[in-house]
Amino acid sequence: MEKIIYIEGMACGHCKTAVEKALGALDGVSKVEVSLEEKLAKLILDKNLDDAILKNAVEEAGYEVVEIK
Ligand SMILES: [Cu+2]
Repeated sequence: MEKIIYIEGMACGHCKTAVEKALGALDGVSKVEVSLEEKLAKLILDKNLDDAILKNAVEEAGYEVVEIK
């Protein structure tokens, strides 16, 4: 399944990498693609992950989750 996380606070390539690493490290995430321009992360999940887990991973990396779809 796919999810899109809308994220505030990413400003550069370093931020992009930090979010990709944080999300990619989660069990169940098979692919992460972060777009700085669109301020979002597109995820491909191989199992259903709770939105709270995704939100927490982004926030621990230092960024704000606006919405998860
Ligand atoms: Cu940055």
